[in-house]
Amino acid sequence: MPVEESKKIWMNGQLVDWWDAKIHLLTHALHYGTGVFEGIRAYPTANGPAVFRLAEHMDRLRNSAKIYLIDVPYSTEELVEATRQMLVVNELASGYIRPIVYLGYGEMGLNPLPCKVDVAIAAWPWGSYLGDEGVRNGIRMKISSWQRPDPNATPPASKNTGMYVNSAMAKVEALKSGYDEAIMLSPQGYVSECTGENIFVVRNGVLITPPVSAGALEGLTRHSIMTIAKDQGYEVKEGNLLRSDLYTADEAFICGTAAEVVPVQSVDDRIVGEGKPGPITKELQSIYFATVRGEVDRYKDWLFYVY
Ligand code: PPE
Repeated sequence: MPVEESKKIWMNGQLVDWWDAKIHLLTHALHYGTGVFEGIRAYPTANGPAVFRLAEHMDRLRNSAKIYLIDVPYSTEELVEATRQMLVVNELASGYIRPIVYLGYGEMGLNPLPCKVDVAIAAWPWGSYLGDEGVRNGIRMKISSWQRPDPNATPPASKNTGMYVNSAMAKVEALKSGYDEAIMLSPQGYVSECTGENIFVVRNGVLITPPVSAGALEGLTRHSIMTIAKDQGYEVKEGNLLRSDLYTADEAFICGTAAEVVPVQSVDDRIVGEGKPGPITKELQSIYFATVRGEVDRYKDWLFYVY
């Protein structure tokens, strides 16, 4: 999806002009994938723009870095404040926020320990990642021939830039085969997650999502949906799913910050349920959209108001 230019980007403590936010060709992360990132959304609310679960995203960013022994030179509080300042100067009413911690210029070679750690936070207006039509009517999915990395190869718990070549391979395969998005299996053959989203199925009124041990990211949207579903009185389980469990589910949906909540129409050409957004999917989707816009009092602590 094209990037829509905004005004300033926060880089190592400075707000720099959009087109001056440059890095050197010999930036370590460009060559070796030694960076970690987050995806966060800000939504319009009755009290101005609010960022959804901002501090938790920054905590996860710091944990992603920790897994790679990268020391982030800013606390979560400092990253939250940097994000606030960056959103204020950009005058964004809503948008997508992309913090990135990456090993910078000065060292080459595979020992990353002496490298300089750079931190940047950008934001721009971004619509529905999988399209408004997908959010409304659902998407067609395909199990990828590319599997999710083994946790002892590239830990999926870290949102590491380099690891996303795996997601990109799966995405391209799905698109070139005429589907909207891919589902990846773990090395053990269980359903893991999608290229940038977690997945849920509904069976007999119970929600099931793959555990982190199947390579699923501990998604904040996943957590929000699990909380909302439990509060609505549904049973929610983390459990291993086989691909055939997707084919025979009553409902399925995927969720993530960029994608939000998207119903699944079919998997590998097997129609899921009625082939249109199911009642529980629609219920959770509409509560999620109201929550991020600050319309649900119960979840107001999940919002960080910019002003
Ligand atoms: N799994 C993966 C692999 C993933 O990248 C994301 C977020 C999720 C699950 C959902 O996590 P959460 O956003 O906390 O609910 N993917 C981010 C980047 C997407 C991209 O394509 O770039 C996002 O949604 O912002």
